[in-house]
Amino acid sequence: MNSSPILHHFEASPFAEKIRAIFGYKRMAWRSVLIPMAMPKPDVTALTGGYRRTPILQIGADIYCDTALIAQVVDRLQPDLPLASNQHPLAPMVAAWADSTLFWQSVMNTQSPEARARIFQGLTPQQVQQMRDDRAAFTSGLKRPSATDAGAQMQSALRRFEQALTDQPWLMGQQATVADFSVYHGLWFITRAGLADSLLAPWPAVRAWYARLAGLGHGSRTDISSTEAIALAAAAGNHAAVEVLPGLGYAAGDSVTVAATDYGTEAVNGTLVGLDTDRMTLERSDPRAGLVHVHFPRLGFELLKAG
Ligand SMILES: N[C@@H](CCC(=O)N[C@@H](CS)C(=O)NCC(=O)O)C(=O)O
Repeated sequence: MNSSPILHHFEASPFAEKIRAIFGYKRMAWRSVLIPMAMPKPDVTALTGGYRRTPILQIGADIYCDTALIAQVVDRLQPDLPLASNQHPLAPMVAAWADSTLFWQSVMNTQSPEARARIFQGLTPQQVQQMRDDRAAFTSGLKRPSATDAGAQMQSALRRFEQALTDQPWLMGQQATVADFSVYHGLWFITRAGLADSLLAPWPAVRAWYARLAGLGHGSRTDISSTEAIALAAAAGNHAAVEVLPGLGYAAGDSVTVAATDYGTEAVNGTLVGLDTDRMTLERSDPRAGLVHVHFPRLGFELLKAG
């Protein structure tokens, strides 16, 4: 039986590229479900219960949301070339900064008509309009930097990366960590917009590091359909072990909602089955996917008792 993880993603997604590159680094086999770039996404929300961001990772009837958590799960599945190590305890915090701050700097550096045209290459004018409308609603609660501010902020970040990479191969030191992949996907977006040559020109160590990451490939990918993935969830019959730790204000069996706090804030309702200071897990039942466990990181998400 094929037990490789299933990534639900689309090719142009930078956050998905973060996970695809980790699969490449770890030389992993994985299954790919291509999902729509914009709502509606009925086959995604059948699995998640409402969360619609890209990517999600499926292992049987366990659904992992957000790449901070997905990276940890992939690291546990394939512990060779570990991304988490006791030597670099702060790497996930640098990664969180890159995912929430550097990423939007990258997006705001690609607002010129030429850059936008490259990003939307291959889409019909109708699809471009659909994407614009979808993303306007998706990010309506988010305050992003202006293009001018983002340009300056990005130069400042690149200068620090150059300094770090001048005498070490990876951002945190001698080993790759999740921070490398979180910084990488923002620059991947810039590259797709055709702006890497000009933006990275002054930074040779960053260019060499980026080329190494881009050259990792994506591991070994097999495409399956979303219908197949949903059927696999329904047939799984068991879930990863989780528990609700005491002292965190909740009990197993509580009826709760979880939602992202920054953008794409659609809430997921369910029964709490797992909770610690890093993660939370909701159980929910779906007519097609069956009894699924939906896992979230605590950072960036709000847990509430259902009213
Ligand atoms: N913090 C999230 C961010 C994910 C994110 O913003 N993904 C973008 C695509 S790169 C998205 O969801 N766009 C809207 C969509 O795909 O529906 C993560 O790390 O997974």
